[in-house]
Amino acid sequence: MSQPSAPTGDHHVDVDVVVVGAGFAGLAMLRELRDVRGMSVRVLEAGDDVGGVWFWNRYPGARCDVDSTDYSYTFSPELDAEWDWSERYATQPEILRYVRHVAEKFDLYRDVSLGSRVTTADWDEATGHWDVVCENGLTARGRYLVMATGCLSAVKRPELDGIEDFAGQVLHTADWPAEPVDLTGRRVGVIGTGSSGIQVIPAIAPSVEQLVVFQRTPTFSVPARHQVLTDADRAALRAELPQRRELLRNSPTGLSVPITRRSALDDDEETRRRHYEEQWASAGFGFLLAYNDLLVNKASNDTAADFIRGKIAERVPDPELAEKLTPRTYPYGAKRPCVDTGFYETFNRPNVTLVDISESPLAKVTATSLHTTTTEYELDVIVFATGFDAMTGSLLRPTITGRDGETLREHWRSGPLTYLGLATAGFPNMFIVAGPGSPSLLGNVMVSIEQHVDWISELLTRSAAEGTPTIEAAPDAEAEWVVRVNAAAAPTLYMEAASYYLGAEVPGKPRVFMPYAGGLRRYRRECDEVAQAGYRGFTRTA
Ligand code: N01
Repeated sequence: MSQPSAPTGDHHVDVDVVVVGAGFAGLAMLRELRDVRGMSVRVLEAGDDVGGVWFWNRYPGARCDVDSTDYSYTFSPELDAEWDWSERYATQPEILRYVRHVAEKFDLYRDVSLGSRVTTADWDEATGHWDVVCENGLTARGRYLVMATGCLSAVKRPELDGIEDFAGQVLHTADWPAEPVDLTGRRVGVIGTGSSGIQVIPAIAPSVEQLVVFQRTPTFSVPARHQVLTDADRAALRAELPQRRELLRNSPTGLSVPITRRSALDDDEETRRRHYEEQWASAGFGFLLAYNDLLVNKASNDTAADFIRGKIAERVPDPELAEKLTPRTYPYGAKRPCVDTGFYETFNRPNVTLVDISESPLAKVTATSLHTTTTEYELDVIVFATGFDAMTGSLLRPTITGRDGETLREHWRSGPLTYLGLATAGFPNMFIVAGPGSPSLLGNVMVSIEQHVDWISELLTRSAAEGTPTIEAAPDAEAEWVVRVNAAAAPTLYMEAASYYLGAEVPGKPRVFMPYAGGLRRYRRECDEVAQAGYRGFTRTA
């Protein structure tokens, strides 16, 4: 534990608001509620430091894939003025330094209990409070409970027969050891080629003796176009910061990418190719916004998907290998797209092998090897880059019990039910930051986080002033919002991939589209209208 924190252990705190999670969302909530709204707050954090996913995901090559300037807090001009990002996409250590800097600068550590993983939270109807219990014995009571536990934080470890017998090291990208892991000269197997896999694979390939990549579904990835920022770059970014922030706030994605009104089908083939080449050369994640209909029109999407497939063939000269790496079964962007630095090229190295486990699935692990149904691979290290139980995992792992003894797991047994993604009926005074039913994962999550923090804080402040501190989403408002979330997703190509947006990442998870696909701008408008209408859809009582 590198920073001072509120004492942990077997004791109790009584506050206005209990916040769960000290990542970007939890810390923003703490600062806003405590320093701006004057409430008492305790943040309960499972990790030994602040940072959330940026604390745990310490794997080699981990960095943000949204421009650092856009993946920053916007509440403090002083913070902006004193913090300089060193690279276009900050590395995990630099992001963690930033979060710690924020926690120190705004004196947040004193209200964070580290090493305190929440196991239960119970609504006490008689007193109108939440009682929260942590694994380490700490208990907390608050009028409000804010779950800031992240959409991609509940680590997914697929069951693999015999894994406990493996004599080598087993690692997960999202739970990477804090102490250095030396992979030099070792035989390493990586399972998974999502955003984490495509970062760790090129990062470790040059130093390991042998790298075997077990790929179930090929990935669409475009070059990140990563760059180290010079003083001149930073000066330019600083100068454009106000306009850039305005663009973020008003965009559907929270990205500072100019919005085009052009369909991919508006351009002839040559113009379209030129446009894609330009985007390919610089856009990174923004490639998905090269035209305005890539996520809603299959014919348009095909033009982008074909362009990327062509690039994979250029990047990987061996046609058989290139074909194995080429996604063909779902539209580009329907699963969360990746940006990479040298991912496909890594497979051209003599020490890297691609194993297509859609053809021959993983079968078992023995003391020395990982076996597919056809082949044995002798390994020293197995790295799971298999992602998360997305969106609902971190909310359902603790047992949260609301009104009448109903647990959140029971309430959400057919999929998450929320009003605006912020609250759920039967769970009074509980709020969720960047949860299911909000745009969160479908754009720059930092923009969602700040919007949620502001909106929830204003609701709590106004309810206190009006003498109605008990706030609950009405069941009909919740039901109507769920219909709206489904309706926003229905016409999109998101519905055509077995993605974590749809709950396909965990066997048995309800298959419902979880984030709100109507865009951040529209969502912000919806939330503002609800507030202006006296928080329509919420029951507020004394
Ligand atoms: O996880 P994923 P991730 N057997 O779910 C495979 C954010 N993020 O950690 O596609 C075999 O995307 C799975 O295969 P399939 C970002 O939002 C951001 O990579 O299910 N394979 C897939 O290939 C991202 O989207 C950053 O067939 C199995 C991979 O494992 C999200 O986190 C960096 C399997 C999982 O991919 C999650 O990314 C990293 C099994 N049982 C992450 N189960 C940046 O900002 C899963 N797989 C840069």
